[in-house]
Amino acid sequence: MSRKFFVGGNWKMNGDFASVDGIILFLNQSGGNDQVDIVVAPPAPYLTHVKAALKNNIKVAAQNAYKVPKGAFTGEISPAMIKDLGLEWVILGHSERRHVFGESDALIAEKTVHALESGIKVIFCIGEKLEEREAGHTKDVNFRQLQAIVDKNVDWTNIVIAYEPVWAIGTGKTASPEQAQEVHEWIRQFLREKVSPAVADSTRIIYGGSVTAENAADLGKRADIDGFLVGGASLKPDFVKIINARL
Ligand code: G2H
Repeated sequence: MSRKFFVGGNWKMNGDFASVDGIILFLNQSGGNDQVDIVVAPPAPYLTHVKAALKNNIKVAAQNAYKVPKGAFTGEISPAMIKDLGLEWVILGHSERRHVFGESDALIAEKTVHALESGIKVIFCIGEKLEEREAGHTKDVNFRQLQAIVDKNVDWTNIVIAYEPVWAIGTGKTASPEQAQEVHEWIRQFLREKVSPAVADSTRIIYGGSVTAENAADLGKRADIDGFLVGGASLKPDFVKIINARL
């Protein structure tokens, strides 16, 4: 089955108006690519500015959202607010949320359910740490993180899974195409067994972790790699080469 290639740009906590406008400029000049879903995730203060300035075929995501629509949760934003801004996507479960801010599988699952129920699509991130890989626990860790949302009977239509091995994030150490494909294949098989063959065939599984213009084409050729979630390289004009990696 053919799955539309998906390339996300996760700007993390980077940027100011000047640099954000520079990114908007090269993205708009690129014109997008009809064969690729393109979604960029600026820091929350720039969401409306980026949404207003970007061409309509490039979508905008929030980098996080809480599990309820509103209330006394200082510092948080909700899926209802993301929707109110006219946006469609949120990143949840990113390794920095899991490991810097201590978010648990259970919390991320609750946030995912709430975002989906609020009409927001989710880029759901999973991935093992270096010590977990070296101890032979790669499969267990990724399956455990996925099981947390399988248990909630989520609607998979609006989920993209991002496999981001923690040891490859921002380190310059990309998983080799073989390492990434191996885990993506396990994830698809997991979906086939735990959810359904249809969900396994249709769900995009994208790779993240030091993706660059140089390694994107090779990674993007693998059967189960349906795109990328790009951090550092999404801040630079080379991001356009990554979007077009499969052309
Ligand atoms: C992984 C990735 C984007 P980078 O966090 O989600 O970042 O490409 O900088 O490793």
